[in-house]
Amino acid sequence: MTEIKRPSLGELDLPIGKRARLHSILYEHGVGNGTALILPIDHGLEHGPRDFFSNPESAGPEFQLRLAKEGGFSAIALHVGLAEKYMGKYAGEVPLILKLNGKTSIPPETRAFSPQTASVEDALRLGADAVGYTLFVGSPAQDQDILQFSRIREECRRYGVPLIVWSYPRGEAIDAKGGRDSIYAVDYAARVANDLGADMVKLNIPEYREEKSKQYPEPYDKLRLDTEDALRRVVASAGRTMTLVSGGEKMGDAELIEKTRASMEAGATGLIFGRNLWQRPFAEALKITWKMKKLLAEYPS
Ligand code: FBP
Repeated sequence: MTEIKRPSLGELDLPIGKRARLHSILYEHGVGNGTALILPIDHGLEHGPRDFFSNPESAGPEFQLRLAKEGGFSAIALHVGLAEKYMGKYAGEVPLILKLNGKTSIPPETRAFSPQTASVEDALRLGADAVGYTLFVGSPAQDQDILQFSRIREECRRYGVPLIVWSYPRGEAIDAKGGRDSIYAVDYAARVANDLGADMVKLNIPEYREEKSKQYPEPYDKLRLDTEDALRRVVASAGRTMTLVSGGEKMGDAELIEKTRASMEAGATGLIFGRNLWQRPFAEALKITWKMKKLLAEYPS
């Protein structure tokens, strides 16, 4: 496949406010070479307290804030309640990405939609360097979602706040076409984020599964790509939107490092790994963070 060069901040021609805030995330924190290592902790709302059972200390978010600071992360992503109640003593030290919408996992995801939970004004008040928005691509509620997203996108433009989209294929139509992580669905989600005006897009690793490939719409049914080439494909579809690859459920160290390597080789700007870091004891989480950062250091832009 053709080599994809990832978009660098300098080339993106962004308005000055967005550029200044992204500079903080990409060059003043984290590895500081234009890559991003982001720690999300929106799981309490999205998945419920069960995600914290394996490491009770992580119910925090003090645990994650300390990890973000001591591990030197590019930013932490969380909802407004956590930001207001716990960010105080980390203000300015750990860049904040304020999630602006969210939902619980309690009802079935047949009509997935995350209502707005905070505003761009909240983000500015809290000193955030970016906002996060979850968009359910392909959901029967996507009309409502895209409208809600568009209003937030306009405000972000007005106030110079970078907009990071969690671009998630969801719903029955997506399931019927091979599932939320299929190369077809993730590639589409990457393209949607670029078309709708995201500055960064968070994507899951796309997969080609032989047993499901008959369900994939053409030409994806014949697109037998390995993980790295599938990632290249979606980074290409994200165009001038920087790509962040998400972590998913906890895996072993070697697998995590391989996921990091494949993402960066494919042209991702960085990683947004949550459970894989904070479901480890603090010292182990720090150790794997340093390994990941050593690898990210090899991909300057
Ligand atoms: P993880 O690394 O723990 O997967 O976190 C990334 C993330 O995008 C979180 O921000 C979000 O809460 C979660 O994944 C959503 O996961 P799911 O795919 O189960 O909805």
